[in-house]
Amino acid sequence: VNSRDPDKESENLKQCFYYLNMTSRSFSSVIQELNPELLVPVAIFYLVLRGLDTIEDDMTIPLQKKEPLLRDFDKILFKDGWNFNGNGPDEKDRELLVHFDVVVTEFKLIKPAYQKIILDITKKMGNGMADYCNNAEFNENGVDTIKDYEMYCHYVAGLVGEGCTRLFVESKLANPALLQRPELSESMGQFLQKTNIIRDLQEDFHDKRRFYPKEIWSKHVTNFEDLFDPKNVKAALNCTSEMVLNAIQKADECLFYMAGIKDQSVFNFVAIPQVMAIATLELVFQNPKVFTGVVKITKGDACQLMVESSQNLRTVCEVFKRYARRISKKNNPADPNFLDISIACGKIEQFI
Ligand code: PS7
Ligand code: MN
Ligand code: MN
Ligand code: MN
Ligand code: MN
Ligand code: MN
Repeated sequence: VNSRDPDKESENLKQCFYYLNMTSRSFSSVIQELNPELLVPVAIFYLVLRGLDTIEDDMTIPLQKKEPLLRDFDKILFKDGWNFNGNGPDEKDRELLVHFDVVVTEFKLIKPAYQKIILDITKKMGNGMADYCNNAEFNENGVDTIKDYEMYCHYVAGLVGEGCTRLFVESKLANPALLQRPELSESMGQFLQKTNIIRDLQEDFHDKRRFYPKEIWSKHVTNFEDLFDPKNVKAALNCTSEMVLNAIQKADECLFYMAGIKDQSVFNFVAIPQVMAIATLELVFQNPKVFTGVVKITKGDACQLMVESSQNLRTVCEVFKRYARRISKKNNPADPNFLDISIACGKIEQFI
């Protein structure tokens, strides 16, 4: 159920929703079904971060120009009429930046307490992204250690989790105790980002970007590009397994987080992407198609998952258990991470 009230929306706000629908397949519907108190602030938060990510992803912007854009992106939110005519890798995302002035206009109209949260997260994310794109080693060889990998995921997703949580608590739609457990919202973001990185492996490689940490891939292949050579498919699948293991290890923290959400619309907003993520992890697990293209869960599965995750914590736990069981079934005894994967899945299956 869409919570928007088009009669009360200005032309400018309608434009913002137009760009939201254009730039997001997965988040636009759950955002538009949010409690009216948070609908516009979260939509603007999404558009601001989508704009920032489009700058980060634009490999045609020279570093000297990109770095200050990322670091000062929060200040752009005070520049009336600001827009950017870049080469965003995705035409739709590029289009958002060309018309970014509509986002700036709307940002000024939301409650100051929400503005403050959005500004703070945008500033931290932009600086984190800038640190990574400044690092020559990261550009040429990607991330080194698992610690670096998780730090990158913190900047681009853990911080989104923090910002969302602060918005939920500020609007009294979530338990304030969540702010005392920052590792839970961090896990929510890490889970989505890590799944995205595993799924987008081939597409990112094609764009000369590599997010798998060397600490993991080097155990399975000599050079990163060997992952894509069909004669190494066994080793490459073992590498994917280790990445999946790393991602599911904190699934229990995601379930704990969701237990702290009071409002049904906020629950759906946080639960739907998590459920899609665990289904995606099951899909990429032991699946050689991730080395040749992007795999996606079917429309039918996505619809069913949407219904199941829009209920309560119990139904979401059931979905997590179902996919954990499916991962266990596909788990290969010859995989060096067989035992750890089996333990991690067992932990999810026993959660309730
Ligand atoms: C503000 C809803 C809700 C506690 C644009 C939602 C890109 C996976 O890499 O577009 O282009 O393929 O497929 C979303 C925790 C962030 C983390 C991060 C803002 C959940 C800019 C989402 C989304 C925290 C950096 C989208 C992290 O994937 O990426 C709002 C709680 C944006 C959330 C990016 C990725 C999101 C992502 P890509 P996608
Ligand atoms: Mn990016
Ligand atoms: Mn991106
Ligand atoms: Mn991606
Ligand atoms: Mn994407
Ligand atoms: Mn590409």
